[in-house]
Amino acid sequence: MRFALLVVLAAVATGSVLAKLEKADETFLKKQLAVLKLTWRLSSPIEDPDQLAILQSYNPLEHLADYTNPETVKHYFEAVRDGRHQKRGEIFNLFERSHRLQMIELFETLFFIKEWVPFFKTAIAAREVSNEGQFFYAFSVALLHREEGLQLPPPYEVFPHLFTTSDVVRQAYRAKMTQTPVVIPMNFTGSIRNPEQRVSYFGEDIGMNAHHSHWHMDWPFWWNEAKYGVHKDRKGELFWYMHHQLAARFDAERLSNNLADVEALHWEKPIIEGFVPKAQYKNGYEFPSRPDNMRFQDLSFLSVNDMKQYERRIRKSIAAGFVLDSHWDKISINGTDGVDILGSIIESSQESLNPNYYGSLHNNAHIMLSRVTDPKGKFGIKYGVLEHFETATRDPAFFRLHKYMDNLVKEHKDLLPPYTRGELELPGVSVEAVKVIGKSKASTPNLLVTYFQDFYFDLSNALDSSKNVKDVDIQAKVRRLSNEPFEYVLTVNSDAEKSAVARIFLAPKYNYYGEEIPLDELRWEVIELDKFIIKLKNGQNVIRRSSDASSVTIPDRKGFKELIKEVTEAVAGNREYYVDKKVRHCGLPHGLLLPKGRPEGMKFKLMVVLTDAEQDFHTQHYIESSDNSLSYCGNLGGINPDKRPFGFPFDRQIPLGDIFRVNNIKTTEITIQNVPN
Ligand code: CUO
Repeated sequence: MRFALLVVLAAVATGSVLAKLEKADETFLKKQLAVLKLTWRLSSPIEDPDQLAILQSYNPLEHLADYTNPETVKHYFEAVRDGRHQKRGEIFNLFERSHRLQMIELFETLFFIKEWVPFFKTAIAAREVSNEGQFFYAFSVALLHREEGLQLPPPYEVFPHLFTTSDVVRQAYRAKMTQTPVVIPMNFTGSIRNPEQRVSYFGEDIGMNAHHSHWHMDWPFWWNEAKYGVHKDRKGELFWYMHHQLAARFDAERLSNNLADVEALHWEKPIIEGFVPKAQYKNGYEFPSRPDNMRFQDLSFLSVNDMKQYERRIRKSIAAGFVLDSHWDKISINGTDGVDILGSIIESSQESLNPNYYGSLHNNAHIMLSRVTDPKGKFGIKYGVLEHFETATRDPAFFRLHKYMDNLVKEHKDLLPPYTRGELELPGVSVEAVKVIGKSKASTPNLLVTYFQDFYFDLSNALDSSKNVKDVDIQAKVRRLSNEPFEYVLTVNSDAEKSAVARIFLAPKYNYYGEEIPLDELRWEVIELDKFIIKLKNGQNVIRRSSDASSVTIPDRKGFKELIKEVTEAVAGNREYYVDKKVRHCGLPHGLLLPKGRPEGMKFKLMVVLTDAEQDFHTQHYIESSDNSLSYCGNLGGINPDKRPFGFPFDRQIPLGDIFRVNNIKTTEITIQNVPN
């Protein structure tokens, strides 16, 4: 009862959450508990007695007639049984074609099972025999696409090796062997002598890496729409936009730390910054290091020249305003959906047009960068951090790689006509004032505060277990960026009742040299903070919106052990458990909503753009929930409610800033200050 009350109070405090929370029923709770138990300590055999009993009584190969795709199921389980697929303990790499094809077999095995019971029995059978990386990825993608509201444990507690450094894992082993509970401080890689170290808190943030890995589970490049019957709306465009935003975010962090914007990769130029991940795979192999100033190398199956050719073809098509499909027919990219076509080609995904011609620029760039220190496999060095979505952003070169992709899209966007005043205006509506106010009592209007705070995560799953060595509490402690919650206060006049879409953006006011950034440059640096629908009445409206409700962020996930405890108690009837079924795993953590800013304060421009909701939004596809991260993570399995191009109205050139002087767009100067905690 006390818990229920707390939930309600929390919901009231954060605004719109209340209506979305529902009490989980017994069926839901049992499923949730089963998922958590199944994904606990994936490198060890199943321990749970109920799941062991299922494992012993159910062999998918003896039930082939029950599956809609028996061929796939048969092939998968026979290949695993006969040792033809990846073995347990090996490194699963989605970028490696054979690994991916094996994973897809397992994904399809699970995804096409309609009922929960056979789905879960099959998952148990697979979990025991499959490569654990392959299993977790396939199972997660299947679950996210079939079961609404069930939560997966945070990825940094499933495979801690991918989120922490070797010294931490070593200390964790020591703690377990000596049966001593411990909290292990985790430092970012590198040293104070490396200027890149100043922004490592961003690329190495565990929530950031969790977001990125989940984005790629929600929007897999190998997704086959026709076969799976689930449309991935504007996937190519979202691929560009989410990564574009990460690049803009990274630059804002750099500026906050007196570093110049990150430069794009170039196939002919050295990769200036090296990277030493100081991390190890669970099977003992090191993640490779890269010294400064390495040059790209030909791999045995892909040359630097191939990459240049693919880039040349893409850029030629951008300049021409059309791409060529596999029949050599021209497909225009001059419309607003051009970026979707282009994004798919660059990424490249299952939906890419003419992959033989345009190649797989982005995916192969990840591989080229990841393998640069042992391009021919001469030393048997394993995959670099760039080949796992869980680890990729740790390497500063990730942002250089994505800036390179981003510049291609910019070339395209810059060829589209700038928005006209008519396209920007919302007649009858004017934003009179915009303010941001921190939620603490002492806060000054338009001054937002960031700080670093300790965050703890559990390392149990990094370690093996045995009946004779009991679990002890072993946690990592890491400093993470966070911000004081705040509110936007918009004063809006309207000449009629109407619905509007509010889009809120932030951009640094000054560049690295201290010059004010002109609007036409600023537009490519803007960070989206929020997007939501507002209802205007005739006359003056004062709209307050909480930063917690942001459409780009999600709350930090509950810890694995905490989830298991809460759900176990709820299953036993000892507590109530509330769930928001629209919860997303994808989304930047709340703590990263704002760039760090500077200790002395850093000036930013906050831009609020209101447009007509009836014209701009498919309101029937709009899900309002503070756990939803629509702006970066799209609508999973549905239509994206926003009809405008992502990033509108900053996605196109702004040769004349006057065009933006319309009543429904308002810019306010704010300061972000990083304070000690
Ligand atoms: Cu997310 Cu390159 O696509 O890392």
